[in-house]
Amino acid sequence: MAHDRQIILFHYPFSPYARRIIWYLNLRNIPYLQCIQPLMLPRPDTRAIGTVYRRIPILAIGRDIYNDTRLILAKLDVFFPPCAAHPSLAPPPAAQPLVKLLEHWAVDSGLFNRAAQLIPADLPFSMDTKLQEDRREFSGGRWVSMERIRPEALVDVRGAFEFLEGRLLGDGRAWLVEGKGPSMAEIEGIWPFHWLTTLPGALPAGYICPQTFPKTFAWIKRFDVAFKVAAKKAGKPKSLKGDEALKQINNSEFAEEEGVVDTQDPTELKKRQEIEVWPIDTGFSHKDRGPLIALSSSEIVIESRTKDGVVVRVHTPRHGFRLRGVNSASAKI
Ligand SMILES: N[C@@H](CCC(=O)N[C@@H](CS)C(=O)NCC(=O)O)C(=O)O
Repeated sequence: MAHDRQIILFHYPFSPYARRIIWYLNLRNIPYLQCIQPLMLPRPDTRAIGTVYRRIPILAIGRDIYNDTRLILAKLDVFFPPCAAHPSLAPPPAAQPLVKLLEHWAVDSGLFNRAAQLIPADLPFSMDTKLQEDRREFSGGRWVSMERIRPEALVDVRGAFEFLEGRLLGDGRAWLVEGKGPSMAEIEGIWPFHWLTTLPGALPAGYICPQTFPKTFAWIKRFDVAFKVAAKKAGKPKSLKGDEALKQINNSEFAEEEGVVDTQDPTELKKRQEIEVWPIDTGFSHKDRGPLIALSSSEIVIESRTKDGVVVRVHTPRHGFRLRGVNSASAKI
């Protein structure tokens, strides 16, 4: 893979998922540009670069567009192998399964959804009816009354704090994987907890607070300090307007070689067959469509075009996404 492509991160600062990428880029001293997006649809900037995927963040490297933080992190690992300029965040091999399990815990087990249910009902964010409508569309109507669900969510989140305090950090270690600083284990595991501590009123004093979970709160603070040191060193990323980001992508090369379609894939989809691809859990009514370029057990790649007709490739992870052949009776899910 090429290393010299410019990275553009499309995100908004409130997004805890986007913070995963911002932390990673800063801790590894990887330069990037950002294109700040509105908190809700429409997002003409991301449409213009060739994807209808509605979630945040999205990362462009050259003319390759990557959707979903899990794939973004995996790709950045490949594009930027550890070196003196870009220190590694990978823990020793024995701890790597823990990192994967932390990813599933935070994303797939529903932990983050529970954290999101603790967004205080009186924040401007929660009271904005347009935003409520937008998030109802995002979650397929599963956007429940926060007040009603809060006690249940609090208990679940407290259980997760207990697991950190008593188990993962129980022996008094500074980092989830012992070492000189934060590792991928923090990138995968800390973000729902860190995010909650930044939302005033989300965590009730006396129930989930530095007194009840001293190790966990100290860990979050330690991480924050490590990130701020790295961010200061890296300097503020330059912000691009949507049209500047589009122009930059239009004028780039592809960052990756064109991949192949696994001929043994159970979907039996073929190279350049027209397909649709969309996430299964949220934002599922926004389906990207185009010729299938590459397919493996970890990734789906389709061809798309920017608003100006320039060919780009849109990449999504396989896990958590669904794909379907268009106009093909034989295509299976
Ligand atoms: N699995 C996705 C989840 C991304 C996600 O849910 N992002 C939130 C923001 S934190 C989002 O897109 N919310 C709705 C929106 O902003 O349109 C990932 O890892 O990137």
